[in-house]
Amino acid sequence: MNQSNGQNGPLVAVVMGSKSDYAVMKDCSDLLEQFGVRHEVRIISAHRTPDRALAFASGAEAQGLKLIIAAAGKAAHLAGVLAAVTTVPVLGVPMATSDLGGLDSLLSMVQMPAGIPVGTTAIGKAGAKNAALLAVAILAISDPQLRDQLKDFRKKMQAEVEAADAEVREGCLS
Ligand code: RP5
Repeated sequence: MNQSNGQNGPLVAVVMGSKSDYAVMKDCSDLLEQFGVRHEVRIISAHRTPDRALAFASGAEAQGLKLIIAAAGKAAHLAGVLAAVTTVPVLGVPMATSDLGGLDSLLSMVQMPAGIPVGTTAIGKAGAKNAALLAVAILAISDPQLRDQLKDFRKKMQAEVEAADAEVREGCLS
């Protein structure tokens, strides 16, 4: 795969605010793995480990990262904090929350004031998976092999829906 930036380090960082986010964000990491995208997974909190958060994001470009995926719940604001100190694009994944269903997380990411964007995905597992797929699509801009993999992934999804349609029409959907 032509992902190389001349190094063997990760191209994508999947950062989450707490180990409680891991069960959801594992889907993101698994998809990146499936596409062969070099990535690292980190637990860094904007409010519990603010110095580490700023140091990580400040060094992201020098580290060779092309994208950061940041997941957090409630108003923790991890994605915005990371985006504030790097020009490496940040995709935010809002975590579902017990009190407000993740609307708090969503708004803290999607409603960034003008100037520092956070590309925000859906709440929870769908967002975790879509963040990985968006990362693949962005990296695929300069990686034809990765683009082909993404096209194959979509063809497979299409085939699965068509197979389910055939089953339901034949009355044998289990
Ligand atoms: C955020 O607060 C994390 O991203 C997590 O989603 C939420 C709750 O964290 P825990 O109290 O479960 O560690 O920082």
